[in-house]
Amino acid sequence: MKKVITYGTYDLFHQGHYNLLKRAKELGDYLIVGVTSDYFDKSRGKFNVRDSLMKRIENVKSTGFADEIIVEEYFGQKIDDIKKYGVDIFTVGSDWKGYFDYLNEYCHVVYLERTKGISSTQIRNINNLRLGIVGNESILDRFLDELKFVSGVEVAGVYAADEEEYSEYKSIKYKDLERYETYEALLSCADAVYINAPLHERLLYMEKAVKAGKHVLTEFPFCSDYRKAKKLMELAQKQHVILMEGLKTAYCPAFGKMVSLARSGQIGKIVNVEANFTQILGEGLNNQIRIAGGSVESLAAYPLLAVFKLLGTNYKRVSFVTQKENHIDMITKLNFIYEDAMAGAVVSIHSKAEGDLVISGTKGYIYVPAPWWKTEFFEVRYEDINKNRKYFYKFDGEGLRYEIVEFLYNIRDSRNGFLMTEDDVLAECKVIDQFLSNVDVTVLDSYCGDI
Ligand code: C2G
Repeated sequence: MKKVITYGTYDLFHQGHYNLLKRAKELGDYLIVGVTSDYFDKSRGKFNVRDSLMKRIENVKSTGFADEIIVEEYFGQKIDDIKKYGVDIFTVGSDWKGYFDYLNEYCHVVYLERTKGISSTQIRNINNLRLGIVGNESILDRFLDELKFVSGVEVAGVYAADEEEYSEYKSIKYKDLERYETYEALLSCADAVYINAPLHERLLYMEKAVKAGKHVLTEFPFCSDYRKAKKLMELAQKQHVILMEGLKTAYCPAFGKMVSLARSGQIGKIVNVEANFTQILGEGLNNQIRIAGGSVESLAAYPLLAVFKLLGTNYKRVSFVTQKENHIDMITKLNFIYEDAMAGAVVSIHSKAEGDLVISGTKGYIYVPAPWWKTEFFEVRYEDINKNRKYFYKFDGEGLRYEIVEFLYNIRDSRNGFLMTEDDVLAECKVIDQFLSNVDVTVLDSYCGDI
């Protein structure tokens, strides 16, 4: 019996896929089809696959050509599969010509002519999400770079209130975008907006977009006014639009895995979480203060995410110790008390500490080295070091592509907040609001910094 194997994502199943599978089957007697897992696709740079793995498998199955369907999960699996299943022929479309020649060592490699004029990317791009950009801050350059890795979305144009005030800290790529004179004009030709304007302007932009029925992806922190944030979320629900905070860590693969592992009891009961995020911004300090404010507004969203994901949002008390310069907090320590656990975080825009994350449990602890907010690696450690385990994951580029993909998935599935829930976002707003309202805040008598 001649065994044939072929692999693919088979997203938005189309005629090209059908033809390939038909001809693959004709090459032998028994066809094995490997369908890529979501994680494998992401790790090979294929973001924004629209169909779920189950749906993609179902589509392959319904052609009737596959005698067996397997899931492809890692680089190098093809060699393992060929040996495991005793495969005679490996085949794939001619767009991969030459790429899989190394498999000739294990079986016969056949490149089948690709069907012209059709592809999943092409189908995805027919219904591109038109994304309006609001604001012209330096993050925009990174955002636009990362957007290139995600299919199914295109930039509709940009609106920035202070167009005249062009400073060196703003986006360089902004000038290449189509500019709109008014926010309303931008909204009228966009399906969704990405807001990177300064924090104090964001709420109004979000509100207008939601009222106009447009989805919103906003830079972090979501909002510094808890009451207004809650109202806005209620409005978004009524309007059936997605309102999402662009906090990259929440959407990157390793962070989610690390949280699940910590919560699964591998280190026992979590009793303490310590997360820091500090920066010495130097010349960029005043610009950061203009965009967001002090250390809590600028950075606390990250450690708050870790604390809430690991311990939940039902804390009993949060208090702050802070050092201020001209009413701006340069460094702040946050202390959380839970019923049965505690957490601490140091955030600073003008001093430096180790930016790691330590999750202590009754059986061991998890150590995530700096920069933990771009988690690629973490280690589970025990009293008996022989039991220690290291975990590695891929973190692509600046990580913003993960949040863009999540935004598209949320829109596609009409789900508000999966990896970062409304509860997480509101809890973040509440903490920032409390700090700015000076509740449970101890301010050190004098600032001893150098500015
Ligand atoms: N295909 C085709 N004609 C098209 C489009 C795709 O013949 N117009 C073929 C591809 O060459 C591939 C299969 O259909 O053999 C599945 O295509 P994709 O879903 O795009 O999968 P791909 O990213 O090519 O993955 O490990 C995965 C494999 O390397 C292939």
